[in-house]
Amino acid sequence: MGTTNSLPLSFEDYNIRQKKFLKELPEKTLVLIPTNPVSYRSNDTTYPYRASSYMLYLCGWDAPEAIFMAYQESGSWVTSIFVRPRDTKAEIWEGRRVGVEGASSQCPIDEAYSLNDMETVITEKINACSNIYSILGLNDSLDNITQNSNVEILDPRLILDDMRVIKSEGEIKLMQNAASIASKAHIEGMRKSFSGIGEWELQSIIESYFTSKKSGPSYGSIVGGGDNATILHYHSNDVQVNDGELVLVDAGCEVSGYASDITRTWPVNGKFTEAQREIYELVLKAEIAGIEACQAGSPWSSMHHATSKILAKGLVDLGILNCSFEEALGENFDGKYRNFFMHGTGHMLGLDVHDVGGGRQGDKGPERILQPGMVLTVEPGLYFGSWRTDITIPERYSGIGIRIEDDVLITADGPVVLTSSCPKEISEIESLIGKGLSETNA
Ligand SMILES: [Mn+2]
Repeated sequence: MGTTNSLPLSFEDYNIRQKKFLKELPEKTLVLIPTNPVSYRSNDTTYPYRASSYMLYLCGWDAPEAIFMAYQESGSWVTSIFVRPRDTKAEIWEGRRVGVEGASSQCPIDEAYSLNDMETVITEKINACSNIYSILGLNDSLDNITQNSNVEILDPRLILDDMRVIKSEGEIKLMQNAASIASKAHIEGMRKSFSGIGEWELQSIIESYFTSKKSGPSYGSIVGGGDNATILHYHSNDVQVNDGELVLVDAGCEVSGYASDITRTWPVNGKFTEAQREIYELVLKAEIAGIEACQAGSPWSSMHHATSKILAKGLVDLGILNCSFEEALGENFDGKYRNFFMHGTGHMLGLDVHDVGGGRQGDKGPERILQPGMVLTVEPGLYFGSWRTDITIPERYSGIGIRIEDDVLITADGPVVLTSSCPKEISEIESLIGKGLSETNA
């Protein structure tokens, strides 16, 4: 019927999180966490709906308009959710709803309410509380009620972000699944590449593989041939990739809200040129060192320091930077190598592709120390856009952009690469390109 909302994790998983979160809150707190609003693309037409990651994290509820609520009653916490009630007329257009009754049984909460009763119920709870933890800016009706109440509104995200940084076993399974699907999609892209392929055609090959696995992109796929690979957030994907050019593909998918994020770069004709090979081997060496630096107990910045040292040295050795290694690297990792490697080495990965709780705890907190259960990306790159006017790009490397990105789980026994099934050695890649359709059930 399409009305069952089967959750990706067990009730127990959600209940553990809720308890852990609520334990951090002061007495007489009311928690009100709204989900994402529906966004319009054009008249009457909405973007595909995606619930907020906080809602998915706390109770897995993926339908629009919901509000997660928790309050204290005789010293213990009660968890609830407000959902859209059954409404045949609306359901004819928008799809079936499970309603309040369905939410009571299918959502890991103590009680469910209809959104029609929201104002009455929430006003009553506010009268009995001393502070509110809510996320503002997502639900105007809710914001009106809380902001007119004269009760202090605090942000629950600082607590939730710290929790979301460490993934449970169930979450890691979903993320491994997302990583494996995206790895296979990149292999499909390599197999079907040829000189003259359109960036849009490669995008379609990769995204249709996601769809075939009941998944979809976790962000707008980047498919950049030649110079387009040197635009970090290139999205138009509307140019042909010529013989002799590389294509950079940054594409990941989502499984039950959890993202993967992979980048591979390959020559569409199946053979790296000497110059492409020199840069590729350098980026690969940096990427492997970055992964090796992902050790529990190490500070967040250690992977960036590891990749930066190798890239700076390589740029000097190749004669691209005419200066000492020290000058190339810079005292604070801000030397001349940043002309060609402008972004960070990685980010947290989870329900958000750039997941919460990155390099620091909070906005200004201490640097985060890597711990088992964290999942992050390692993605160094080098970019030599021929269009650059700020620096001189050596002719030999002009138009080359290369990034290699894997998803890495921190464990007590060292880093585990969730995307290890996606090839990145030159010989492996060259042997795949242009080999055509693989067995879809492989
Ligand atoms: Mn990334």
